[in-house]
Amino acid sequence: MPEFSEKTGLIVGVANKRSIAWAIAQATARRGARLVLTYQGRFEEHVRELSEGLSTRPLVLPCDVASDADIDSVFARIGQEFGGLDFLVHGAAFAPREELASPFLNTSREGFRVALDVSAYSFVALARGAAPLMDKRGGGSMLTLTYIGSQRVFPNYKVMGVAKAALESTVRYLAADLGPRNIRVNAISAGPIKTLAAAGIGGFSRILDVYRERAPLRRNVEAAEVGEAAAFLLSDEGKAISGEVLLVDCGFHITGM
Ligand code: NAD
Ligand code: 0WE
Repeated sequence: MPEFSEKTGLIVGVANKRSIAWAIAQATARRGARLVLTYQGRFEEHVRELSEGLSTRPLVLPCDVASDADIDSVFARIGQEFGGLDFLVHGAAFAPREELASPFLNTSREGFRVALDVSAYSFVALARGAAPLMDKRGGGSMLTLTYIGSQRVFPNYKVMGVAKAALESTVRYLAADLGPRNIRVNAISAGPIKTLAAAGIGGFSRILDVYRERAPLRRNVEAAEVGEAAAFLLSDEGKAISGEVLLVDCGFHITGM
């Protein structure tokens, strides 16, 4: 099963043990991947502690995805240490709290800018840094995490829905640019999972209840299951899939009423 032996991956978006990015780190590390994990300032302790539990010690670096300088230094370091890169996972998302608390109509210019910068543009910036390192390996696979609030209206998702729509479109334009270099670009659209980001959403347990009732599988998806699907798309098993948004939501998205 070591489909990731000889592969190096960069994973952006681990905050704590509940993070979907951490589930992807575990799923790929278990299959033999060597990892680079980045953290947003305040999560350094958590991420360093978690990283000690992986079979191969990852390289752990700071990266605020809103900073071009941080992104540049991450790729400079990966170039020095590994001379290439096989996969990239983008799991960063943020909208200012007040934007999620007030009606969408009242979204501020600055709130909109921040949400799209952190949650969508950052994937373009990371892809641009990763691509030359993937060229050194003859290709690669990039993956981001999205939510179906990009396509349909969910109460309280608001400007994050707009940011995820931009992110999903970004996946397609990046896939078109990078395909000729044998670099694939995909997204997983996960069902709701109780992570730190979700804990900041009012009424999240109600959302989990609705999904559990309505999803064909009559349950919610687990982070580890997103990790397995991610490992598939990141590995050579997914090597003919690019520009795709794969729903990993226990079938919820097919339901009408
Ligand atoms: P999480 O809170 O564990 O992860 C969000 C991450 O974004 C954190 O690690 C945080 O540090 C990072 N981040 C925010 N701003 C950043 C910045 N400026 N620079 C660097 N990192 C920054 O929560 P999660 O649920 O694991 O979220 C991961 C991804 O999965 C997000 O894109 C989220 O939208 C997506 N997603 C989550 C769910 C869910 O229900 N939890 C469902 C579908 C998609
Ligand atoms: O992308 C998300 C949430 C991301 C998020 C969360 C916060 C809370 C704290 C972005 N910015 C902030 N800003 C904060 O200040 N998800 C996919 C989780 C989520 O949020 C929902 C969902 C789901 C699922 C909101 C409504 C309905 C479903």
